[in-house]
Amino acid sequence: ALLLLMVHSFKLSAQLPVETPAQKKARLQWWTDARFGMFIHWGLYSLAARHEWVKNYERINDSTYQKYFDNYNPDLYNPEEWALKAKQAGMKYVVLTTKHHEGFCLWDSKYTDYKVTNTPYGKDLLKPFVEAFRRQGIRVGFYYSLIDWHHPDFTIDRVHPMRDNAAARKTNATRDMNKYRQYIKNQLTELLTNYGKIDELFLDFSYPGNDGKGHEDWDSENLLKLIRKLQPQIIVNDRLDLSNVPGGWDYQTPEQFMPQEWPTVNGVKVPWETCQTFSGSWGYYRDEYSWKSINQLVEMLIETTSKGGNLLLNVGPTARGVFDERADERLKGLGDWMKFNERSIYGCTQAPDSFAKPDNCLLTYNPKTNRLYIHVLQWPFKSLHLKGYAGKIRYAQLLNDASEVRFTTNTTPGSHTTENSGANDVILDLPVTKPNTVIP
Ligand code: FHN
Repeated sequence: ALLLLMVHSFKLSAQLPVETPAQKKARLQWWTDARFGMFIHWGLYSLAARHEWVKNYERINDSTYQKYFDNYNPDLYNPEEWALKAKQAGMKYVVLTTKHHEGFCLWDSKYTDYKVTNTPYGKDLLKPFVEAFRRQGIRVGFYYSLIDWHHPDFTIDRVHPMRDNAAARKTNATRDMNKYRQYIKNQLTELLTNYGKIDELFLDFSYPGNDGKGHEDWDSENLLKLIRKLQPQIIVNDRLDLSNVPGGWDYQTPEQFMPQEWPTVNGVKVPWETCQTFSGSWGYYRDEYSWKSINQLVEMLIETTSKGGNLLLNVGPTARGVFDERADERLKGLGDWMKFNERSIYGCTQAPDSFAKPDNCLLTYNPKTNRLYIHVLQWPFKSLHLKGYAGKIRYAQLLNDASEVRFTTNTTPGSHTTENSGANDVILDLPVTKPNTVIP
């Protein structure tokens, strides 16, 4: 079995183009510098306003779900407005669901009738979307669901069988998964050919290590070869189940949780992007009340950067095509914080180990400017004690007004020390009142 696995793995890796670590680093440079993007989940489920999995959770069959198709008409859709809000929030790239599990396509695909151009809205949504975001200098990514609860040839998915789809189970034997695999290739060819340069592709989903067979479902290695042929610079996530194949993925996708440490593979830190929601639901969910505070969201962005990762923060527009006012409020709050603090996020990463993280603080570091950013999450009454920092920092200032922060070290002639500072510590004399930012 091991030999078989090795041969299989060699076969896959022999087919996929593999680049050097330096080449991959260069290809991902804009992305790792960007740190912060907007995820957008938008589809027929937005009319139900009860979660993007509403069809599955409520066991809605196709004929009942058809009412959302027949009434899809986002008359207030204005992607320029969306792009301006993303820009104001400090987001550098965007990823839009072109097709979610429901199978509904936001573009005029030649390969299905289950698309926006056949709804009352009647127009392609993607072209104005990519143009509006590019006008704001925001790079564009697509999300594409590998599972499809509507397509007649999709086998009942192994991870989340459609509970209500008894009819499908009966006809399961007649479903031709090879036809569905070709459907995926055809649609991704449309998406990666007709809308200019696409910077990120979020495929969904075979979780790495699910049952290890996801790549068979999707013919993943040939699909990825096609993707890289159409868009050689594109950054692809890890959900084709090619985790053990060199070149099989570009970044890891911890979802709705914060890794304790920078994720590694075989001891090597890898690129990663955590995708997160404002409220727990990806699609617009009107009656959900567990919305994260602005402080929580800002700390999430800082913590992600402090561990060398990216934050892809989701908005679920309503069926009329606008952002929920609760989302608007949080995007504005993030933007207010980013106005003073963006330089501690963009181009930053995990601080060198030589800087110990003080209690109630997070550290980010810009290797190009050699600047360390100390995010003080609980403002101390008077001073901040930095153990072992002596000789490592020359000047300190508050980010919100660039005012100098006086510091003393034992090695500075004439410096005074506090009762518990060590020979190599630095004491930052902080203003008693925290700066007027969203968080210290
Ligand atoms: O089932 C989807 C879910 O609806 C959402 O799209 C997330 C976003 O990463 N992906 C899947 C769950 O992992």
